[in-house]
Amino acid sequence: MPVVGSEVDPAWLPDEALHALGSRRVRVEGEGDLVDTVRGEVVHACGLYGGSVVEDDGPYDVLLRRQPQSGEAHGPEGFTLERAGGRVTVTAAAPAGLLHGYFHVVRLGRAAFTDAPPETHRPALALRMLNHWDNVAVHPVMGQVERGYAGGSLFWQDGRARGDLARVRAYARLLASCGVNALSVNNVNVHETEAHLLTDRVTEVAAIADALRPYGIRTHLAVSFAAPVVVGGLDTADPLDDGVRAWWREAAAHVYAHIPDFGGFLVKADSEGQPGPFAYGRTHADGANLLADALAPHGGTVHWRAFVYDHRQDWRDRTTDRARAAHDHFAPLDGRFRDNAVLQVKHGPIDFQVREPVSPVIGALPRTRVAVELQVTQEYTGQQRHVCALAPMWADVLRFRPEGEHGPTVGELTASGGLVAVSNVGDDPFWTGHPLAQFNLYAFGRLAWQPDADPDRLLTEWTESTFTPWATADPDRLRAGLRAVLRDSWTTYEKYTAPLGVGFMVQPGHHYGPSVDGYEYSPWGTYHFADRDGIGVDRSAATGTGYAAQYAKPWSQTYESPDTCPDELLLFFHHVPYDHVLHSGTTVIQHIYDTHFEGVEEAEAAQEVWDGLADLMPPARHARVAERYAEQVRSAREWRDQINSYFLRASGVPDAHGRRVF
Ligand code: GCV
Repeated sequence: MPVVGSEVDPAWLPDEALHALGSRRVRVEGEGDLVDTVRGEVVHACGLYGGSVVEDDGPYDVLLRRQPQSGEAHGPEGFTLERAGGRVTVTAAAPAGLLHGYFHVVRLGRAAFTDAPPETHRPALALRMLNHWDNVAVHPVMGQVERGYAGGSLFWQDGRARGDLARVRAYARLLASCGVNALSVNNVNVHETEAHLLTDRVTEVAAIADALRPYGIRTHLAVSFAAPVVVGGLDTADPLDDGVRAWWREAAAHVYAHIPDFGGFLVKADSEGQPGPFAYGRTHADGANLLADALAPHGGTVHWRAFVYDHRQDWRDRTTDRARAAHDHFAPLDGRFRDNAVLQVKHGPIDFQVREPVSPVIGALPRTRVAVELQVTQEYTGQQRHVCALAPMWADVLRFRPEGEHGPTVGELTASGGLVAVSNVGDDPFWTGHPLAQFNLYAFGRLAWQPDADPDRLLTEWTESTFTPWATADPDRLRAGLRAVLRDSWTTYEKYTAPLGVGFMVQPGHHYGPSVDGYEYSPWGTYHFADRDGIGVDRSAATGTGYAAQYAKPWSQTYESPDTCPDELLLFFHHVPYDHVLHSGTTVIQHIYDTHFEGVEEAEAAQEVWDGLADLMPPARHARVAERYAEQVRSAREWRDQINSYFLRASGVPDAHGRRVF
């Protein structure tokens, strides 16, 4: 049980959450490192609440047992839960299953001790990984954590691995308790210092892996495709060169000598300036397979990112569409990747905007293992200064069926590849800067375990374990208040920012706050094309960039025409006049005005609800959120006024309700 001191927020594992189990007689059976972790957890919980750890044949209320022969039912991480007559039995074939079973009982709290039919739980996705965009050395522009909004790195400080890894151990515990089982420890933009983690600095990675291992988290490393040149002294990184292949084999063997259960490599290649196989006239399958072959003898996997596009586009060039790029590059490579290569695809075609269609790449490579990448760190969704609970968005993505209602869901298509997310955690005492952003981290883990989980139920789970309302003076007010501020916060954020799927409109570089034309004449390929007549990007096959045709039917047809395209994605797929009437019955321009007024009102109302919860939680947590609400409301008003003014000036159409637009 890692000890991190009282100044660190316990997140969803406060002592109170251990009460139901910790006040009973608990027996743990079995051997193995993770079973010892479970034992340590039980000792801690019972020490807090007067329960006992039963070592002999005496009576018990909770039995946590490892039974290797139940392997088929449980797999490496599943378990069965039996509840009868106030007695709870968790049976797992493997130690990791027992750990997940233990945390499941903790999550159920008192409900674990009510009778229910036996249940078997196993993760739908084998790999549930967080990526940290943490730099070892502070980067002059991006800082210690790229797109990090929660302080410094948990892993790195002053250019090296932290000596004290107690926070990392506590982080691993939180992650294991919500289902995460893998983590990469450095930025996908691999600068020179970080490139050495693969070679002469691997012992620093090994120390972190030691801290993560007791909670069943495997360590992965982001590597530079040019490592043979940057740190290996070779004059090429050509994936078909024998010397390069030998170099990677040796590099992998060296890592495994230090970290026997190492998970594998993560690669951002030919993307935003990172080196890749294109420099040698090779394909991304050649690149990924090079690393896959080096990892294969050790059981490792390469996660190869599909985020490949031209970031030096000429904004005048209307033939290039960034949204098309990943599909154009990767769909033709289906069937050419090794079994231990996973193509890691951002959930939308552009870049983690508040609203994007599901990437057509996910359904386009049936013979390739595909992982979907989410962004838990809120780069484009309020940077952990705004409340924006993303579970409903992710649940929509995971339930999307790329081939229509009779085909598999995204959750099913990623069973062998996994779900990955960019972490929102740093060394901030609240872990995530904004305490309510902890819900995003929790929900990611739970959805990765069960992609069809109801986001509303996850919110209840998280609220109950983090805020333990039953232990407060007014449980109902607390429950209702938390629900009110979190449940629809994603759509609130969407309302006061970029409308109808058009995306961006953020300030360049740091991406916080409004700037309608911030990226309009930039090389990044993210445009809205607003003028006096209309707005949006024509991505139809008939008259536009053809992106809509990258989808299978029925989606290619649905998105092709403004008549069938869902309102919330209209401007992603079509350029329409301001007086275009949405399915909702309102015009595009009036929708822009209405949603921006509404979004601000909703943020103001949430702030008020939050103010009324002060007596029901630790003062520091309440104060931190209150301080962030002040900024959220200020920023939401800024967004409203800039967007509404911009479009009033562009269109000349006044607000139908005569409200003041600046
Ligand atoms: C790590 C976006 C972010 C970058 C990030 C990149 C990526 O472009 O702004 O900071 O780089 O995505 O996913 O690689």
